Formats: sequence, C-alpha cells, structure tokens
Amino acid sequence: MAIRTRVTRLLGIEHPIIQGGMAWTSTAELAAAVSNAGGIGIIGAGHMPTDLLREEIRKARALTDKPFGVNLMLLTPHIDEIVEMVLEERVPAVTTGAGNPAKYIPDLHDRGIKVLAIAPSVALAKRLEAAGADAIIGEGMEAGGHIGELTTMVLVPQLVDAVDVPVIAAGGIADGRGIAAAFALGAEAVQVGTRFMCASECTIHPAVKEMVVKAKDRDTVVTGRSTGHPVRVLKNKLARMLEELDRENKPEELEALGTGKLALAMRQGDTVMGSVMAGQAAAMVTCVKPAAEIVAEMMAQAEETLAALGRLPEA
Ligand code: TUI
Repeated sequence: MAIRTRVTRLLGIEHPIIQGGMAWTSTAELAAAVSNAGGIGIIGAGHMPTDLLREEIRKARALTDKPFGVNLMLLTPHIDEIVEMVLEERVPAVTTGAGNPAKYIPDLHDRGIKVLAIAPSVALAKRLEAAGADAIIGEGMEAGGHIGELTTMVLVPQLVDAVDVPVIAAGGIADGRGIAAAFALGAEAVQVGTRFMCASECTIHPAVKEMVVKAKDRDTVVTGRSTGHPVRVLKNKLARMLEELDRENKPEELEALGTGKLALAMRQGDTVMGSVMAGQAAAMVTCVKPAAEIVAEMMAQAEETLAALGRLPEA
C-alpha cells in the first residue's frame, strides 16, 4: 500500500518524503538516490556558485529520470542569479528557505516549476500561500541548520488550519513513527534532512556521518541567536566558541568565526572546528545505509504505525 496525498500528486512521486536541501551536503548523488527511491531528492544550493550548482543539476538529471528539486537558500547574495539559472534548467521543483521567495514564484510557475516554501511561522505561511506557493513546509526548531522558534508539534497543526495548500512537516522526523505523527497533525508529506546525511550516497565526509551516528539526545545546540540567524549544530569546539560569543553578545565576531565552517565540516571532515549542522533527530540515526533502504523502512514503519493506531492499545 502506498500513501498518496496532494503532495505526492503535485510532485509526481511515489512516497510523501522530501529530502531536506542541505547546503554542502545534499549533492546530486544524494538527491538522485532519494528520487530513485520514490521520494524527491533536493540539491542544496546554499552559497554554491551558480555554475557549480548548474553542474549538480545536470549530474542529477544523468542519475535519475524521476523528479528532483533544488533548495534555494534565500540569504545567499547571488540568489537572483541562482534563480535565473534554475529557470533556465527548468528543474521540476524548488524548496525555499531562510527568507521569503514571493517575488520569484510567478517566474518559477511560468516554467512549470513547483514551489514548496519553508515557513517557520503562521504569518509567513499565509503570505507565501497568497503569493502562490504550491505547498508550505512547516519546519520546527528540532531541525538542523537555520531554524525558527516553534516546534514541529505546534507549528504544523497551526499551518494546516491557516492555509488551504498542503503542509509538509519538517524537523525531528527520522523514522516512520515521525511520518505517522506528521500525518496525525494534518501534514501530507514530510521533509527529512538529518537521516539522509547518513545515506550511503550522501557525499559528506565520513567523519561527519560517524558524528551523527554517535550523537545522543542532548548533543545539538543552537548558536547564533545574537545574529538573528540561529543555527542548530552538533556540539563541538566551534559550537562552544560560538556560544561564548552569543553570551558576550558579539554578533559580528560570531558571523566572522562561523563563515566557511559548514563546508569545513561537510567537505573536509573537520568535526572540531567545522559547523556540523544537524537536527535533534541525529540521536535517532544509528547507521549508514542506502537511501532506498531508508525510504523503504520509513514508509513501512509509517504504515505499521498508522495501522496500529487504528487498534488502540488494550488496558
Ligand atoms: O534554511 C533553512 N536551513 C538552513 S539555511 C542554512 S545556510 C545558513 N547558514 C548560516 C546562517 C544562515 C543560513 C543552513 N540551514 N531552513 C529553512 C528555514 N527557513 N528555517 C528558517 C527559515 C525562514 C526564516 C525566515 C524562512 C523564512 C523567513 O522569512 C523571513 C522573512 O523574510 O519574512
């Protein structure tokens, strides 16, 4: 049995799983693997130069016939150029994060590109719906990387009540129980990031995968609140230094120290002085395995969980 929703129909995918578009982490290899597994893989643009991103898109096209997407990180200074290129390449879908994509939506729609916009609040979700977003991704603060203030548990049902377009739940979802819970909240798909960091096809440094696999429940911390761009990372020496700068309220020094550190972790494998962005669900990731197995196991567990909920436990 497959779980079909407005989101699977919108994107033409088999399973309601959207891979988080993680900067320096979700490259063409991971995105194609998730798409081939029946979800939708998303290439993380982050601050990537436009030409490199174009190459990743073409690589993904060579690795899968299925729909895939690109995450537009709206804080990047050359975002207009990135959007132009994405329009030229006519990728099937984009997810957007770290800002309001409203002004780009008409052009994206003209090229038939579906727009799934991340909203950390009800007010932004309503504005994005009015601007034409095809779906809203409600990302709770359990997520890794740049986060809002609300948890997935309270954000998602409020978004479901506030907008008519489908809502996708994100933040803290790493297994099938999380998918079932998201559906209970009214979501019609989930976005999963951290679990896919430990997909075999994910090209991040093995030292980072090992750190995620070893992470326990309280091993993430939010740094950068003083800059207005709080970021959830796994605790390490860099995180402790950033926490100290937050305490001393030195946002400029914090920004300077943080610059370039995500690539240092993900590509070079520096787990001491790199920024290991990962969600609280890192604690639920206990092994590296192919994306197809991750997707199949998550969906099987979601279906089991949903079926079991129809037979409430006997006292
Ligand atoms: O974007 C993410 N996660 C990210 S982006 C990123 S790269 C980065 N590194 C350092 C500092 C900042 C970014 C790493 N992880 N998730 C989606 C997300 N979107 N979280 C929060 C938001 C968001 C915040 C404000 C979306 C819209 C928004 O709108 C403000 C406005 O313009 O109204």
